Amino acid sequence: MLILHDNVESGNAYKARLLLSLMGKEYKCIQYDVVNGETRTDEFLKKYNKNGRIPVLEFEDGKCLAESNAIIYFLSLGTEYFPNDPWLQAKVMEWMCFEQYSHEPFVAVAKFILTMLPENTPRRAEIPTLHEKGYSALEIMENQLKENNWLVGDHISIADIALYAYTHKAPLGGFDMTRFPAINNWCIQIEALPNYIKMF
Ligand SMILES: N[C@@H](CCC(=O)N[C@@H](CS)C(=O)NCC(=O)O)C(=O)O
Repeated sequence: MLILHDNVESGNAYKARLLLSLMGKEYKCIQYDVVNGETRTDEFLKKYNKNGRIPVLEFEDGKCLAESNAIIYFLSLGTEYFPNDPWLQAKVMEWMCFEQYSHEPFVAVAKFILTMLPENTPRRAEIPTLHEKGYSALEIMENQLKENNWLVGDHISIADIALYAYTHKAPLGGFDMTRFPAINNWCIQIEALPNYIKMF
């Protein structure tokens, strides 16, 4: 059986959990405490991911794949979650690169600081900058979703799954999502899918 090296609070890991569930695939989860270094042990670095991070998907033959977007890309090949058309495939990649460079480092990190670190952490000073950059990313998504049901083409894809993960938990990072009605409708659409699972 597939094994997901996981953390319940991680939106990156949730991308894989959500896609596996939508696809009706069975898998087992192993949880790691990411704040206290459980993904940085010699064993984890050697066996699962040299970069010391979850998620990692471990296959039946022992091969391991890290990086959430690489994991959902691999799982989606040949399914309805990855388009056949090469242009649309490239557009999916465009949104997934956007997620990693312009969205996750701000929207996810604000949630991490506000929910997983002690209240007196000096990292709270980062919040105004994270909000400024996170709101820019959310505005880009809002503009796309005002005119389209899905981020790419006329069907859900792994681009939607990659961006849904941290976007729907953005209020935990202090983001005011009432500013983004199109994003909220898109979230409702995803939450209505058969086999949808919640993050926590
Ligand atoms: N780019 C990676 C980011 C993975 C990542 O940041 N994982 C965090 C949890 S969300 C982690 O394992 N942190 C533990 C650490 O860095 O020690 C992905 O998309 O999978």
